[in-house]
Amino acid sequence: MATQEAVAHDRTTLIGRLHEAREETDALLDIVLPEALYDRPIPERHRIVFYHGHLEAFDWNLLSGPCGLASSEPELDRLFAFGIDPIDGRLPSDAPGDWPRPEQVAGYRNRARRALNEAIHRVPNPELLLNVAIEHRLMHAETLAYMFHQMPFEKKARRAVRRVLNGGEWTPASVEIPEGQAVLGLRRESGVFGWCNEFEECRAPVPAFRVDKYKVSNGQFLRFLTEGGYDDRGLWPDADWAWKSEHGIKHPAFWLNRGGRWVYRSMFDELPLPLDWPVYVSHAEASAYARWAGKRLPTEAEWHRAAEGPAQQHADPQRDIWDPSPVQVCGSSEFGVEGLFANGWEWTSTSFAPLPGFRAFPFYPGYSSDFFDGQHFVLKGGSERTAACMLRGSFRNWFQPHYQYVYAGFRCVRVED
Ligand code: AVJ
Ligand code: FE
Repeated sequence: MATQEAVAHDRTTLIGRLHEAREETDALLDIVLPEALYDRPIPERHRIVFYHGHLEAFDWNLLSGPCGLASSEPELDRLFAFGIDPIDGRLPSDAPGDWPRPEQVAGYRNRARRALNEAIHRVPNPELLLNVAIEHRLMHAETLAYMFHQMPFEKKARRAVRRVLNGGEWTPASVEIPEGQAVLGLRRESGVFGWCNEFEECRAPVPAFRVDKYKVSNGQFLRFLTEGGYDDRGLWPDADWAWKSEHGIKHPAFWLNRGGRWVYRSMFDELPLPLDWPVYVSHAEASAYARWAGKRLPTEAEWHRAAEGPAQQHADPQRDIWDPSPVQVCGSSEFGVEGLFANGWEWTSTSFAPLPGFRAFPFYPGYSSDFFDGQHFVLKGGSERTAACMLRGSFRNWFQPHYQYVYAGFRCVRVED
């Protein structure tokens, strides 16, 4: 049993982290110029204004009851409660006028924060509830970043940008991972915070396999594209997706064609396509590449095997980093597989499903369960915009296969013949 003093200390630390997370999302939301507040940069997601309300409504809906607070604005609590992709596959069709005005949203935010600040020292089970609030907010910090990434530069206030363009010589290589057991998930007794979908710990036998040492780069993907391999026919027979395409050429959402040349669309500027950066693509695009290369995507268990060694990447928050680094400059696992954490999520071929022993959080039953539908795939490892606390091996992200906007790439596994 933890002593009372230790619990109080944890609570203080967690409250401090919640304040930092608020500063982080406030700073991010500030990037968008006021005239773009009601824009919807990604058709599948809500308008930007929603997220201003959502981050506060989420904390309020989670913490107000346990803190003994009653709501004075239940309508706004509900309006801003859920911000995930529409589950039925259709796109949202709301109009800007359906949303409250900026002053109303700001008022809601300030009142919710003030009331929570005064009561948060008495929240029960702070370790669980405050970690949920912190990580939920920081997840949105990343999803907001990739959402703003798709906006025209003129609608954003510039921020400092630091980037690594050259990583030195490298040649594509692969690594043989011997047969062994993958360890997925967390033990409930470990005391480590994890989301509902990270439990229970389980072991899976994984036959030997050969995996790419580095993630697939923009340069490699460019070859695939110019050699006409960009063909997703047959991979997703029912799909009718709006691929990004210019001059009839499908391309990653992070690329733009300028007078016949591909350029990279970063957060605040364009630059010549950095050939050594990992390519950021959808699961469908990644699968099409893998098929063209005569390979396949790794399973979630294979990713865990490849990643053995560092359980968690210790990265300092570097908030002026808006781009990935070259594929060859990141840390390696015990087996010598490079860049498994914090340089782009990695698509796996595993569809998002509960680990054995899964139990939904009673206070947030739909967080994972709403997406155990066979329409979402697991991503691992985290991107350059993922908060340090979520760069843990057990963290599981998920998106639909056609979703092109995430800071997500892939590596391939050799198909045995
Ligand atoms: C885990 C990143 C897929 O943003 O759709 C945020 C996280 N869930 N609010 C998402 C989430 C509810 C979720 N992902
Ligand atoms: Fe959310």
